[in-house]
Amino acid sequence: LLDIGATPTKFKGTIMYKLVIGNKRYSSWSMRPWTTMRMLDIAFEEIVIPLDTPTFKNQVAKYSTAGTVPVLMDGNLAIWDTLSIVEYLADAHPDKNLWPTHKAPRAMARSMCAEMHAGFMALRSACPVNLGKKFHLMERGAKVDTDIARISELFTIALRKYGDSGDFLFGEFGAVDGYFAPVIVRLRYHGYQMGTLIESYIDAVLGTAAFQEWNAAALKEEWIVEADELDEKAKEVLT
Ligand SMILES: N[C@@H](CCC(=O)N[C@@H](CS)C(=O)NCC(=O)O)C(=O)O
Repeated sequence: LLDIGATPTKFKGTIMYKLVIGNKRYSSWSMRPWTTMRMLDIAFEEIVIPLDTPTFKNQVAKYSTAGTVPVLMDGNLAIWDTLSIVEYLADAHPDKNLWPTHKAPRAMARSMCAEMHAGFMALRSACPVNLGKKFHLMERGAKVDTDIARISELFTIALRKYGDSGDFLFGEFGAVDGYFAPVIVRLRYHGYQMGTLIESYIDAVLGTAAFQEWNAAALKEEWIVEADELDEKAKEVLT
């Protein structure tokens, strides 16, 4: 039986976590905690469950009743849903600064993740994550444009107000950058140009060792979900 009542175990320098994820080519939610943990040097063992297979639900059920990935396992304690995973890690590793340390940027970073978690549906559905393909920019509708304008506004405020001390939204890499990594992939891989300030932030995230490692593994995967590969309207430029 899974333990749902334990308190976080203190990190002792050996691998104590298991992170259950989907395949890297498509799994936007899995990319968030994976890149965050890698960037902040929080050790974990990875368990990949390929998406869209007849056995997916049964395999995930070994870890969580939610039926989705990612799931963080701390011993036999399951933490599901990305925002809770990030908060759990922030509690367990205060030294890793998953959130900015000061009140105002910390509140803004958390608000941005919550807004991302529940929103940007038009962008998410029009521009799926598929690390194997890049698409030409095309008209994708007013709702997608509204989402992109809001993302641009959030990035610009964070980078101008708090980003001076490093390459990322609030300076050093934090959970918020992991949280927006798949959003960045959608923008870059679907042809959007975001202006110099945001483009250099996008370059910084895509240039991290964590994203590079994720991407290299994604491109080597053998699982292909046909439905995610078909986009008759978008003109593919690279495969
Ligand atoms: N709100 C969840 C969403 C997780 C989610 O939708 N994961 C996808 C993969 S990216 C999944 O497991 N899909 C399989 C399914 O729903 O059957 C979270 O934050 O973790």
